[in-house]
Amino acid sequence: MVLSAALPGLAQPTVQAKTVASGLQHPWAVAFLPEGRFLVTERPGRLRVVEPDGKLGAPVEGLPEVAARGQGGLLDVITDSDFARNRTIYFCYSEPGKGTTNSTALARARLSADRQKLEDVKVLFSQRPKISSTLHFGCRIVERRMDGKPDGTLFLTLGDRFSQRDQAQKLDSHIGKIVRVGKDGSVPKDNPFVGQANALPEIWSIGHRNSQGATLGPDGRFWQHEHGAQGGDEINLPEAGKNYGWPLVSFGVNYDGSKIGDGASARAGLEPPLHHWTPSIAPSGMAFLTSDRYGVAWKGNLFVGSLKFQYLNRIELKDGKVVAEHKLLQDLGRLRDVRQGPDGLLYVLTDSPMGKLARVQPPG
Ligand SMILES: [Ca+2]
Repeated sequence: MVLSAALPGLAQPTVQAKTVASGLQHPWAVAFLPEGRFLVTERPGRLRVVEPDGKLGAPVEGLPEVAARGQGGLLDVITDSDFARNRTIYFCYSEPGKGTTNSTALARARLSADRQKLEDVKVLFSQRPKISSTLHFGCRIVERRMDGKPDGTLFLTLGDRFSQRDQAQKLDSHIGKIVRVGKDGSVPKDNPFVGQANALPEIWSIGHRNSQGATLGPDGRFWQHEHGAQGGDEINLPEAGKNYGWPLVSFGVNYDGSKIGDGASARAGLEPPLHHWTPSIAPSGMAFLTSDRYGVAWKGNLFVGSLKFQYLNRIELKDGKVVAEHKLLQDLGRLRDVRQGPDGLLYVLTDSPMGKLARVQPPG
């Protein structure tokens, strides 16, 4: 385990991953069911229940059609905070349109009592416009809470589709945005652009590139990270109506080395990131550890997977700023997701044709 910028004198617990389940094809997200079961998406368009002993269930029936090409497919899944009573889940995916077009969509369903199928599937939101692209779907879902209680709405991150970056600044497009919608598909009346001419009312914040990790912080605020191009991956805390700058400013450059915008990394009126990774780590998955399971040093840390450099990033924060980062699990592969389970332990998914669900074992 390589430690970067470790705090001097503080013992660093050694952790290893223990495989829970293998043979998952490009797993993208893991959610937690009662009695130690897991719900895992596979990008080609399958949702599976994983038993506590790692046995994979048959694909859950009843998913809508998924455009599984390139980075697209069945992507995020979360359970409703009241799942024990309502058996409701939310998931997002690349939704096919006319011809080769597609866009990110968010749906709700009830998992049947026998966990074999989805019932009452309802598409809550479809990103507009649909375009022909297999890239940058974004697609992380977060259930919002206010004063510690679910407020009946969901955040959804939406990518810039790679070829449509300029639309990230346009209010009449969902491309390159974070949106907030009701669990019933309604538009919350207090969304920032409701009632504004030529603005889509679902929009929460603008100027995002491709966000594959999002969560609520222990502070109740909404946190996300997003991929830059070459450099300039970011952590942001998007607030209502604010502009996070893509593609006007970035700490990175284009893949051909040319400037993004006029080459500036900051401009008045554009929100700077809390943190940026240059060179890019290609972040995916994001979770705060709120449990005591790994000792006091880790409690409150932020965990992010790196696809590119294949590690789990443990991030120490102090006064709302990143003060240290540590590379964990460097022998596992591309990390697609990280979440804290109901048992207080961290779980990760590896992105591969034979991907794994693994538990981060506490030290000792
Ligand atoms: Ca930005």
